[in-house]
Amino acid sequence: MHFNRKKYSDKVLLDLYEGLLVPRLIEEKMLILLRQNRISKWFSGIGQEAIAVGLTKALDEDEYILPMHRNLGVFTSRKMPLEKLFAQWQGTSLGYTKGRDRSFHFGTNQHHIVGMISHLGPQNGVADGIALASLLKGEKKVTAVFNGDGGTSEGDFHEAINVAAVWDLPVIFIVENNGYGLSTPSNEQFRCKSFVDKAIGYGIEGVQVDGNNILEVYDTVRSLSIQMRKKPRPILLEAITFRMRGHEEASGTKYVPKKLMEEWAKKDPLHNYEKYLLKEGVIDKEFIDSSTKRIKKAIDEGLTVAFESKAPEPQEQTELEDLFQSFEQKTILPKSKKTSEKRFIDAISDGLRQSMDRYPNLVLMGQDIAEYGGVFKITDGFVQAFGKGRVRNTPICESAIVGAGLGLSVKGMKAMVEMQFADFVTEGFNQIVNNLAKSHWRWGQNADVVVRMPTGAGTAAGPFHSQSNEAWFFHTPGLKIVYPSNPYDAKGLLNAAIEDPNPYLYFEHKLLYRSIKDIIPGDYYTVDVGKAKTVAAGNDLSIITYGMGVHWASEVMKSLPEISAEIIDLRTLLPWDKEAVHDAVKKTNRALILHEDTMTGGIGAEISAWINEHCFEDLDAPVMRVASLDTPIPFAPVLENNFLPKGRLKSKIEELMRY
Ligand SMILES: Cc1ncc(C[n+]2csc(CCOP(=O)(O)OP(=O)(O)O)c2C)c(N)n1
Repeated sequence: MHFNRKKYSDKVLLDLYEGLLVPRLIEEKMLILLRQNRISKWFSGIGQEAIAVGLTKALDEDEYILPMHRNLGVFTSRKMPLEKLFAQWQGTSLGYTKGRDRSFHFGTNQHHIVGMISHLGPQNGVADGIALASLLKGEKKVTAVFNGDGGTSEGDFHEAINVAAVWDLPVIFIVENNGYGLSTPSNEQFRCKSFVDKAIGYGIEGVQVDGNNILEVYDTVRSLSIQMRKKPRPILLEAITFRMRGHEEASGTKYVPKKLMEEWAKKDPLHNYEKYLLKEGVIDKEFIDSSTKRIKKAIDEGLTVAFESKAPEPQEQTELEDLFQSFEQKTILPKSKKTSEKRFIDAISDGLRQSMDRYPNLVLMGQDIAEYGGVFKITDGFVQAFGKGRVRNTPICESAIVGAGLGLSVKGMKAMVEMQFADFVTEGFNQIVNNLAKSHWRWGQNADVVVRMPTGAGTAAGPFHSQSNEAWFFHTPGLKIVYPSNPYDAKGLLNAAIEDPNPYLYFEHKLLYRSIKDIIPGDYYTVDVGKAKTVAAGNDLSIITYGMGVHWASEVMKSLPEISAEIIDLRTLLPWDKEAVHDAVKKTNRALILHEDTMTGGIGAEISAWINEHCFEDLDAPVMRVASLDTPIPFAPVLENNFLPKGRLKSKIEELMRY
């Protein structure tokens, strides 16, 4: 292995040496502890340390790094207290996730590290968001994100690099090419000769380094980052290395040819660098011994503290409270009496515009939302008002963009992501349910992101432009869901969602956009999240609904003058207003839940179960539901009408009243 120290001082060389020694000695200790059954699982990065250490040392301390499961060297090079790191692996209260997540699945803003979720690739979109925030703030900072060669097969990898390319984001996308993804060798994972070739396809620069040569990694990243700070752009950095141990310790290495192991053992990054430093006279045997002793002592001390640290104390309330960054909504009323007539769509646009004025750190991202104004024209004129920096057209890549929303939050910014149609949220599903929803609970990072969801049927748009998919998210702890049914709430709930530093899904029914209007305040205001609204007072039954259901219920009740219905518009689905539902059921003793979404496992199922459990003695009849058929949404209007619940509503009300 050829080392070139260029003009680097002895101090730099020694720092890199110690940087390599720390993770190696920690790992050797972990392997012993694993055999002693004192730790549970271990993903070894032995043989790959030069990449994590070299890169981390080359970047500024306040530049974000998003590591993977083999990058202990990132954590140690950022000087994370060892006892806290070990406690994290042990799942004790001293760790970074209060025992809620394992191994390297955590981040800490203090050390400018955002840890992975198990899904690997989503890290890349988050890195884009951090880099975007740096760029918008004019910080001249680089962000670095790690990938294994196997993880590059995920769409997330592609999406995020593509976004970084078109937005000139200063992200180093590192691929640690170590020959295997679990047991799958590279030739069953990808066909490209080198990842540098892939860079060409993205129109960005690709650079290859010997990942076992710390000086080469350090020097390359250093010079690249100097350039990238001056001229922001992404780089694909391929580091050639080898995985010297199993995927994790229990899985072994039987499938790896012995010859390969022997070849790569000769290229060990620590031993070769040590030899070089000895030859250069930068270190001697004594230095190695004393450094090793000192580090081992620190490791042992850290382990003692970690092993003695307390197991987390399970407390239901804390577990639930930690889902969200604490935020107490203070409802904001309009400053003046000024009002104007607004269609549903104008109310959304109005709220968004006023939130953009109110929060200079709010960034809008979505397909065609800039000059074109969005397919529904909600952001028409926004580019002229707020500039292209904050009103961003995105490539067609929902996952990277939702991930970027989380990245913006890491840097204290706010994001609104527009789904062109709610149906397409499937492409960003993982980022929403696993990243946005869980990051605060896992390691205290809020996700200040509102995902706007143009939803609903009635426009003969077929199975993929009409779905109601709120129930997919309703089941996910850590999200909030609002679903307005009228212009006043549309504006107030959007403002409220943007104000709250936690993740929201904001459903807006497309059929309501231009079909309803109302006189609403011109000023900024918010509507209480979690509070339902009684739309009509009645005594015979309660119709609990939201969105389009509110309009169907009101309309159908006109044809039933002999029945008096209390109509409850939930407005917020997560958390939904249990008190309002309870009050209504107590008053009318009959409950019907109506929603446009399909029946099975829908929101009505949950509310119905809750009423049965909590209001049983108030009921004179079983709780009933009216919902769409349990099929996809058909295109032809007659079929669509048959699918939707409106046509079945009247007879269901009569059935409930007859009971
Ligand atoms: C989306 C997803 N699919 C599958 C897995 C299971 N898994 C975890 S790591 C891994 C192999 C990763 O290989 P690579 O990206 O090359 O990284 P390496 O482990 O070699 O460092 C697999 C299949 C996962 N974590 N996430």
